[in-house]
Amino acid sequence: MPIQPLIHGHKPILPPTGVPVWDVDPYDEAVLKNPVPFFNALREKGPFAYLPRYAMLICGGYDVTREVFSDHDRFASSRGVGLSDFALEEPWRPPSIVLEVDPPYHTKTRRVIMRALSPKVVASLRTAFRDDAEHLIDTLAHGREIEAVADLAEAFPTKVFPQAVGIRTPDPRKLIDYASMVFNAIGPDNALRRRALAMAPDIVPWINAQCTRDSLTGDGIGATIHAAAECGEISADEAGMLVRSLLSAGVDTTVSGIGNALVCLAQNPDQFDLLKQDPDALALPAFEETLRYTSPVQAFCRTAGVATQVSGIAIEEGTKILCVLGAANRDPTRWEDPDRFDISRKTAGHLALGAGIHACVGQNIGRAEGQAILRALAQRVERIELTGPPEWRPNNAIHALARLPLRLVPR
Ligand code: OVM
Repeated sequence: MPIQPLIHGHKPILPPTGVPVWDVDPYDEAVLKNPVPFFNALREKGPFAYLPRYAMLICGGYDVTREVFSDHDRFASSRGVGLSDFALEEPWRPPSIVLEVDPPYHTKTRRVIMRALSPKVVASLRTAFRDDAEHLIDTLAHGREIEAVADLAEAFPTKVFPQAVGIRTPDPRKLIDYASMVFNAIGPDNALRRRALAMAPDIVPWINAQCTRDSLTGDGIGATIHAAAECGEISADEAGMLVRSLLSAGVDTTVSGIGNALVCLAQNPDQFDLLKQDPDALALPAFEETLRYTSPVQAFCRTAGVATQVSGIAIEEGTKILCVLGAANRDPTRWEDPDRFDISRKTAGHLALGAGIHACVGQNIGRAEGQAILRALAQRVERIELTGPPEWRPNNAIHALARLPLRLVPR
């Protein structure tokens, strides 16, 4: 019998009864750059739509997306959170031992990385984040044009995060390029994914070399993870893999969160004025609303491990479901006036950091980075002025800017 090529990288299902066929490409560059009309159309389709070009399901309503995304008993992560089903196709890199696994193994690895990123650990980093943020904003708030993606959104996390992890010789370019690979790899076999993965020979050996115990400082988050290997809780290889997860998930996410916050505040000067009235209290809510409003991680998949039903729709085993977090975070049945950027709103329950046992394990450190930057901005900057159109950078999983020309007018 001839071997069937895996054209989608997963089991190609047929549309379940009651699910509309929708011939859209969520990975079209025009959609990735301007996703909100696509989010609105998606939610109008009902609980699910069927994407014929990928032979899979998609959802974007708040309740359904939350259900699929957080029910780890029915919807596996171990088969990959992108379009490729790891049960059928070799992954591009050894799978993450925290993101791309299920319980009970997940419970053990999550515990170690969670402890290394605990609120107590993050509290010890706040002074450094605050000083670095204030210093960076001081050098940029001169009233002349800056390119805020490179100069600020990338500059800050690629300085403070590798330092917190304990990377001895950080290389911001390599960290950014690795993140581009990791997040583009979540998507289909398109030009974005191919272009990103072509960088692997230049990047992967460097990343892997940073993850060993000997290449890390003795006092960082990386060392804490390796300490769990020394006492036998995990192996040394597993410790290295968890450090790799930090470098995979800890850079582009905060880069896009900070960049997206800047464009939101530049386009909503009333909200920046409000933030300036109480930077200590409002920096964190402003960052949280940015997460809801822009969903830096736009969409991840789950894979049905069993035949099941969601919202009365029959889902067969092996079905890939693209959960569009960005659409759930703009669902008008969950959020009042969802397309308004409002730093005073109650943002609890947004899905930008996921939900359930796989919810972002770095959320405390990510928030601390965003808060430090927004607080420093609000204290030192009178106005944020766009000096040209923001340009978005298409990526199969991350909604981030490519370029953001602006002026920070000092207070
Ligand atoms: C990882 C990881 C974790 C979260 C997100 C992510 C796809 C990767 O463990 O490598 O990006």
